[in-house]
Amino acid sequence: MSPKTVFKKIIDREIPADIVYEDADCIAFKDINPQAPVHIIVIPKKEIPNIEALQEEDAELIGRCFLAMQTIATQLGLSQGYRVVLNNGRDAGQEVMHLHFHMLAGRQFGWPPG
Ligand code: D5M
Repeated sequence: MSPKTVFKKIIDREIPADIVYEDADCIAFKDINPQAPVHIIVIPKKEIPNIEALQEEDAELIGRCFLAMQTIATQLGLSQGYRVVLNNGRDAGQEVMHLHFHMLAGRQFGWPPG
């Protein structure tokens, strides 16, 4: 067994996190190193390291993560919009090998991203 990722430890309540949303399939918490006034990490509870590890059976789960983001956006009043980012792999800067979405809000974002 590979060691637990930091996100799995948050799911298992082994380390603290500022959890803003949870349901049977997904959990969301404030990023420890925020890149915007609002920076939330949204993850499936199932341990999926990256996009390449996704299986057909995960399709609904990933859809549920987006529905979680919809709920979180309403809860946090993100009516001016927000950016959703998924860093997949080394060149994208993925640090935690547990598939996750960043929800960023509260400021203007540039394009293209850095
Ligand atoms: O981003 C991984 C993100 O995870 C990065 O923005 C920091 C965040 N992080 C790491 N550890 C924690 C804890 N313990 N709580 C909350 N947020 C955390 P990546 O897309 O992999 O580069």
